[in-house]
Amino acid sequence: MVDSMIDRIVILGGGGHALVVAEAARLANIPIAGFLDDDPDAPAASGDGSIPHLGGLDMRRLPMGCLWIMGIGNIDFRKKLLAACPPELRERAVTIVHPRAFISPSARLGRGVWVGPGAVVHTRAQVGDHGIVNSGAIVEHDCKVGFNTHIAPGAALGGRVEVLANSLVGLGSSVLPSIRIGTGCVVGTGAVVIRHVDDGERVVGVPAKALSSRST
Ligand code: JB3
Repeated sequence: MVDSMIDRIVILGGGGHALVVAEAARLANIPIAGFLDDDPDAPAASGDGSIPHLGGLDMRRLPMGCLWIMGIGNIDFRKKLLAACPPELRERAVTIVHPRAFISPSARLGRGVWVGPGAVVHTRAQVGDHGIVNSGAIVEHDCKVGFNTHIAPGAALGGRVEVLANSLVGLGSSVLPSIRIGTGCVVGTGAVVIRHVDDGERVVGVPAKALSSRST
């Protein structure tokens, strides 16, 4: 372990999502060690706000003692990487909240969560480990967002909505209060969800209807 890695964060991935997470970390005065990506020339390696490339995308390359956060958007790829996370590193996953997000004092965020600028996680809502509440997304009171689930920019969950693990609620979509969305689901961009969504279901449109199912 390199001493300089202790209490610095390593971001997994070096694309656009990693860059927004890195920017929020800087704004929150969280020091960054660098990023892991199979592509050493990934966007995070150069340009404004660039960060050092530390190696390929392998959880086993995470330096012991470092803090880390998933900086990749693709849910299936995130899921695969998270499954390979050594047990001793699980509790080193760090949650980063953009300074311009609102988190209710009674909300609960798990480990490795990312909350973007303008997002709201309201009263008694819960976001599971490695969840994403992206820019401007609204997670209303008493919602439950599952492990590795992504609420995309501008999406809104009404009160008491539950979205289980490894699901994507797409850009600008809306979910009516008390709806349940299962594991491995995809809610398409701009959809309006007015009924429960079964595990693995993909729904699109207004009102949202099933497109097809996928394995989780
Ligand atoms: O829409 C918004 C606001 N953000 C999107 C975010 C949630 O997801 C963003 O626009 C992108 O659509 C996406 O961001 P991300 O994950 O940064 O995208 P991308 O640049 O495609 O992937 C990040 C890094 O992960 C890349 O540098 C790739 O090298 C790596 N990567 C992605 N998929 C992969 C794989 N590497 C391997 N080895 N295998 C993969 O399947």
